[in-house]
Amino acid sequence: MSSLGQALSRSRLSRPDAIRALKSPLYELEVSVLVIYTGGTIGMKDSGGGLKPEPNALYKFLHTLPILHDEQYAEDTKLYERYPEFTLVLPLSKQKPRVVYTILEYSPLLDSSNMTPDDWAKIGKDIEKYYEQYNGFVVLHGTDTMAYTASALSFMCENLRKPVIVTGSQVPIYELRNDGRDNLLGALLLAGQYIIPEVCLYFYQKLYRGNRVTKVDAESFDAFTSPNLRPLASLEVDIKIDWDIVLRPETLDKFTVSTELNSNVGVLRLFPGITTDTVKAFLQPPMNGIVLETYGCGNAPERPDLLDEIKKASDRGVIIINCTQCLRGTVKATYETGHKLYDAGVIAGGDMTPEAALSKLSYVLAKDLSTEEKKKMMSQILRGEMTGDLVGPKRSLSDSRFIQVIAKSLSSSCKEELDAIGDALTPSLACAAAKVGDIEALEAIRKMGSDLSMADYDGRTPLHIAACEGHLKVVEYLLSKGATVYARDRFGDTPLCSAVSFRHKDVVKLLRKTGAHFSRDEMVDAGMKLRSLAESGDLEGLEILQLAGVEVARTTGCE
Ligand code: ASN
Repeated sequence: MSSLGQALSRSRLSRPDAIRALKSPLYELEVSVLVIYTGGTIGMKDSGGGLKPEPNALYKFLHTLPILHDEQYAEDTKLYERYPEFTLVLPLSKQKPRVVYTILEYSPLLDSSNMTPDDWAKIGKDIEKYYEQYNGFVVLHGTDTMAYTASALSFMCENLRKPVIVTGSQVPIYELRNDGRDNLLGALLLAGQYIIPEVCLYFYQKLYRGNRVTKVDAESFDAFTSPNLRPLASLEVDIKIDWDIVLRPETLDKFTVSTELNSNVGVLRLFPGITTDTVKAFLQPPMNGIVLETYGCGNAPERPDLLDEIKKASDRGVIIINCTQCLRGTVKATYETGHKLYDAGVIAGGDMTPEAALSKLSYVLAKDLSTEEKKKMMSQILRGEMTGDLVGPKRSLSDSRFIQVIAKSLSSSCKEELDAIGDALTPSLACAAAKVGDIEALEAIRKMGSDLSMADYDGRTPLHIAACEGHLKVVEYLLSKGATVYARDRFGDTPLCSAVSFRHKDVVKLLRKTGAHFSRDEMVDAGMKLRSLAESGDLEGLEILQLAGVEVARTTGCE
């Protein structure tokens, strides 16, 4: 029984529950990941005419690989009865939950060179369809157009609060020496065990923001680079997540996928001697938006013929984004040659990769907005796809006098020690502030550069505490500052479980609105609980469970 069922069986539900100590069903430390398998070299075999994807082979093969499937555990815990078809389970890794994963194989499987925006939409729809059933998503994909798909998905997924990790390999997983096993294993661990609420690309031990990458090597295992943003995580001896740069949706809006994309977009790469006719032909209707790949920091030839064509197209409403042909660096108005483009109506694309700029255009142009609004959206940072203006160095907790005084009395002074003290103290301070409903204190902690999703020694986040206390305003504040609704404490409880346990209806409603939901096991427990609450006439308990998303008919078998 999950702690939710136990909590609801208590009367006023505000006492710590001793029965929790007994809570140890084998499978309670599981998280689940959906693997959307679209194709790519990872699952290819050579059938004589070159490598091509082999249907219905990956699941069977993974089933035989002890590093990617623990058959003993599956049998002991009746895994195949509890999860859908094509489910596998990773061996247990150090102190972290088990990752159970289900493979959703597309048909036909594609070489990613054959993928189109319709395929991106299909992946997006599946993430939306299965969003509540899994803790995270892995998209297995070919490497050739992986950077495009990862960029497109990053824009299509609005208010994403779970990890979506795109990966694949350079060598088929069926070969003795291959990179597919490591890439799949790393992506599964990250998607299951960490709440990194972004569309990412995982390759060769590095996790990148999906809209920052580009494929730079056709032969190396180290095929991708993120030229203008350091990796979000690296998997070496330890798994290190750079939480400072992980983005979180700072809104109460629920997750949705916008699958409308505009296909009348293109990339025009300038080269010395490009003719006016080429540029003119490229900009003709139905073209709605182009990524103009210019030189250096965004320069183009000062040719009136070219600039004139660009201006005419821009006046017709074609949106033109300036991105550099350089791998690294950003488009700036440093030179006169760049200025002239902006006079002609071109928008600066900062340090966006052409892949990100193109898919952003495709996403923005499909919106029901005026041309001016679309242009504005194109110059805004939507999903961390470009670097913003630097507004001075971020303050760090180690600058805080309070932390320094503590450090002094412990006689430590180096930056690492101060940071460690800060890391140890802030979650508890933030939880204490959440307990008494002190939003000002929470804001002060946040302004010191601290992450309000950080958990204390029991895995409790400020959102758990505010949910237990029923502090609606604090819950609202925390959600608007990116606190994750999916954090689980040491007892496996989410903030939603806490709000349900303590019967705070408004908090339950707000958390649900922001996308919180019960897991598979909690749903089963809640279904059983509904029945006993009905028998005992506990209408309030029934109402809370219904507000939490438990459907009477579905879970109890009643019609
Ligand atoms: N052609 C393959 C693809 O993109 C390349 C790969 O996956 N390594 O599907």
